[in-house]
Amino acid sequence: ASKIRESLLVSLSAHQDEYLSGEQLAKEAGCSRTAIWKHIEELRKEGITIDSKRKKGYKLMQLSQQDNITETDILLGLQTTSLGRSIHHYDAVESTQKIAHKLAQEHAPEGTLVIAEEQTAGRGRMARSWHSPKGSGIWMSLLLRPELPPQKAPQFTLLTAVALVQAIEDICDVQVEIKWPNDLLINNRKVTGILTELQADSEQIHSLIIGIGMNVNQKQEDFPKELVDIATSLAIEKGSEVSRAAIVQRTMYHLEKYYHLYMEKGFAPIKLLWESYAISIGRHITARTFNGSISGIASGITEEGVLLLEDDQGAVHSIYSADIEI
Ligand code: BT5
Repeated sequence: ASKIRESLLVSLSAHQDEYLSGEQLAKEAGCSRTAIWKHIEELRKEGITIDSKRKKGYKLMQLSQQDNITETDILLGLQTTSLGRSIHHYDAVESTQKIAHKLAQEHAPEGTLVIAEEQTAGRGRMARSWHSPKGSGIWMSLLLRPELPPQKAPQFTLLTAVALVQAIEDICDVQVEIKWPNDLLINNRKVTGILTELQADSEQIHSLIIGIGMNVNQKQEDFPKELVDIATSLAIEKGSEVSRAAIVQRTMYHLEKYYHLYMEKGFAPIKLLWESYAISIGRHITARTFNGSISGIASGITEEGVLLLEDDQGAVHSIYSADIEI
C-alpha cells in the first residue's frame, strides 16, 4: 500500500470515536486533501464504512468483519506507532522466518511484519516442523532491532509470550498459561509457539526475528494425528470463530508497549508479569536438554530469563534451552 493509504488507515484507527478533518489527515499523511479524499473513496469501494460530515471530516464506522489478514485488514484498527506498520502478506510461503531474515538484511525497518495464510515448511526450534495450514492460523514473523547484546535475545521470547497472553485474553476471554520458554497453553494444550532468531555479532544484535505461530480457527479434527491430543485453537477454546486481524492488532499493541517498557526499565517488570502467567514455576518438572534430562522443582527464572531447576539433591541448575515435561 502507498504511504498515504497507510497513514490514513492508522490515523482513522487511532481515533475511532471522533471525526478527523481532511486537513488533519492530509497533514499527517503529508499529501493534499484531494489525495485523502481519493483514498477514502477507494476504501469505501473495498467495503469499509467511513462516514463523512461537512465541516467535521471523516470517521471510521466499522472495521471489516471478515477474517482476513491482508495489509489493509491489519492496518485498520492497529494502535501502534511502529510495530506492524509495514506488512508483507503472502498466500503461501515456506516460512515467514525465512522471508523476515531476508528483509532484515535488506534493511527493512523495525516493526516490519511478515504474515502468511499458509506455510509449507513452517519451523519450530531445533529443526522441528510447525504445522501451518491455510487460512486457519496466524503464522507471522516480526522484525525488531534492539540495541542490545545477543545474550538478551531469549528475554524477547518471554516478553512476546506475555504480550500474546494478554492479546488472547483481551479478544477471547479465555485463560492462557505460559510453559517455559516458548509455549502458550490453554487447558494444557498448545495453542501458540514462539521462535526467536537473531542476526548478530558477538557484541550486538543486528536483527531479532520473532516468529509466532498461533492456531486460531481450526476444529479439533483438523489437526493431524500427531497433534490432535496436544494442540488446541482459540476457536475450540472460545467456542466461536475468532478474528485473526484482531489478534494480530492486539498482539502488536501489547508487544510495542512491553518493548518500550523493556528498553526503559529492563527485564524486571516483564519478569514479574511472565511469572504471573507461568505454569511450570513451583512445580516438579523434567527438562530434556542436549546433555540429558534433569528433574526437579522449577524455582523461577533469572534476570536473564534462564530457568532455575532445583534437583532432588538440592542442587540448582540453570537451564538455557530445553523441552519441559510437567
Ligand atoms: C515452537 O517450536 O513452538 C515455535 C513455533 C514457531 C512457529 C512460527 S509460525 C511463523 C514463524 N515461521 C516459522 O517457520 N516458524 C515461526 P517448538 O517448541 O520446537 O515446538 C515444535 C513442536 O510443536 C512440534 O514438534 C510439534 O510437536 C508441535 N506443533 C507443531 N505444529 C503445531 C501446531 N500448529 N500447534 C500446536 N503444536 C504444534
